[in-house]
Parts: sequence; C-alpha cells; structure tokens
Amino acid sequence: MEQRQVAIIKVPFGLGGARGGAELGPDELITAGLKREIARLGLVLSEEVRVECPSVSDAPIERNRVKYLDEVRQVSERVCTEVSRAVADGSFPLVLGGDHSVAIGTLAGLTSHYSNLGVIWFDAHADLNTEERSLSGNMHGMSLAAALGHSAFNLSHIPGVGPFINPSNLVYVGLRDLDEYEKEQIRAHGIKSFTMHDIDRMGIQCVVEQALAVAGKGSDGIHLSFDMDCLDPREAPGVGTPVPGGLNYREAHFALELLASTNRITSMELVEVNPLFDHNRHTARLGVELIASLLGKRIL
Ligand code: B3U
Ligand code: MN
Ligand code: MN
Repeated sequence: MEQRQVAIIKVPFGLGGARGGAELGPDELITAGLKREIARLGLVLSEEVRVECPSVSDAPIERNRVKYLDEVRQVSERVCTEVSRAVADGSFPLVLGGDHSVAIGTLAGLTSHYSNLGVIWFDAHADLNTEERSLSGNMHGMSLAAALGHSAFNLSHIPGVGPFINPSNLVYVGLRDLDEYEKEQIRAHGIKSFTMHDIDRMGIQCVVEQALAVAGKGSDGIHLSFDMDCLDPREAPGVGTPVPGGLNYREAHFALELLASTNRITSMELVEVNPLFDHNRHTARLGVELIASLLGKRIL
C-alpha cells in the first residue's frame, strides 16, 4: 500500500442481503479493535464516515421480486460519493459493510478516478445475477453484474462515474456456490475464477500471484473486495450465507499478506460480517486481523 492515510467508510446496510444483521457489521468491526490496529501500524486515520442507510423500519414492506432496489440505489449513490472523496483526498478507502450490495457504490466511486480498475473478489459466491435471472431477488447477489454493466441497475447518471469495470481485469478467489446463470456468465465473459478446487490444487500462494497478474494487467488501481463468507464457516460463522469448504485462517492471512507485500492494492472493502450469527465477536475480530494483514501487518 502506497498511501499512509486510511479513510474508514462505514456502510451499515443489510437490506441487500438474505437475512438481516449485516447492517451491524461496521460497528462490530470498530468494537473489535479496527482503529487500534490501524494506529499500531503507524497509519493515519484521515476520516471515519458513516453513510446514512435505510433500515427495514423505514423501508416499505418489500413485495417486488427484486428486493429493496430503491434503498440499494440510495446507499450506492452515497457510498460512491464518499469513496470518490476519499480517493481525491489521497486516502486508502476502507469500506466496511454491510452486505455485498455496497460494492456497487464502492466500484462506481473508484471508477471516477481509475480508468482501468482491477478487481480481486474474494467470495464463496459470484454475485453476478441480474434482476431477471436472480433466483433470490437479493441485491447482494447482483453487485458485480451491476458493476460490469450487465444489469438494468447502474449508476451512470452520477457525474464523473467512469465506464463499467472490465471483465478481463476481474478475478475471483474462493468460489464454491454458483447459480447456473452465473456459471454461464463466467464462461461467456471469460472471467478468471479460482474456485476452492483451484486453491486445493495449486495452493493459495500460486492463486494469489495469478490473481494479481490478472487484476494488475494494464490497470491503474486494484480494488480488493473481501466477502467474509469466502472463509470456512468454522473460521467465520458470523456471515449471512455460510457455505462449507472455504478458506482457512492461514490461507486467508497469507493471501492478504501477499497482496500487501506487492503495494498494488489501492482500496479494500470487507463485507457480510453478521454479528447475529457470530459467537463472541469471533468473525469481526478475524475481519480486523485480515484488514491489518492487508494494510501491512507482519509477524516479525
Ligand atoms: N447466488 C445466490 C446466493 C448468494 C449470493 N451472494 C450471497 N448469497 N451471499 C443469490 O442470492 O444471488
Ligand atoms: Mn458476495
Ligand atoms: Mn458471498
């Protein structure tokens, strides 16, 4: 990481997820000691903003097939503004979700500064569904489809938001739960994907090096989008949609340490921490440790 200034952007939004609780994620990460870790690393916390988010109590009862579209749009616009401002200030944007629909705003804000943004997406899921093809109607399963320009939902009306992210600079790590339509999309667009099978076969080091090569090729910035459900539920039980067979503690740390050592990552978001399914703040503490690894923490 080149910047020594970090901007924390908290997005307490859970209406894009399958079940409530992700809106508690940002505060849980702060309580688990995130700011202390940032200070220990000698980094300057340039700002800490809290994006105002609608919750179930102020949203109408959802009867549409795609759930809380207006709320996701509102939050996306606000996240976009905050991320864009943090980059303009010379800070490293650290977005704390919230469910993974917050990535729509993050990516929009980043493309207003980076003309060719690389994206590394750690997730059990591909988040590639469109409004028509989603089986659940949950927007957190559609964020990349929006960012790639595949869905009707987009933020191109916001002045300065760049063109969509390029599928050739997008790479997945940790996939293991895909809908049929998402599999077709990955093949059709040739999106580089390292599934859990690939991690078992090649090892996490090789996977991360290859992922960096894909995201970094010709790009002027690399965003790390880290969905906590990429981890095995035994490591990270506090997520909304756990899927067995995920990354273990050491693989996840090693991956983020490797990414940190390249100094190529220019922004990060950590999403889907859900305290309602956690035990003793375990998942949030792990999230904080992983952010610290990405920001440069070393054992020795
Ligand atoms: N692909 C499914 C499941 C899912 C996506 N993201 C999460 N779950 N966390 C969907 O709902 O689109
Ligand atoms: Mn996700
Ligand atoms: Mn996921």
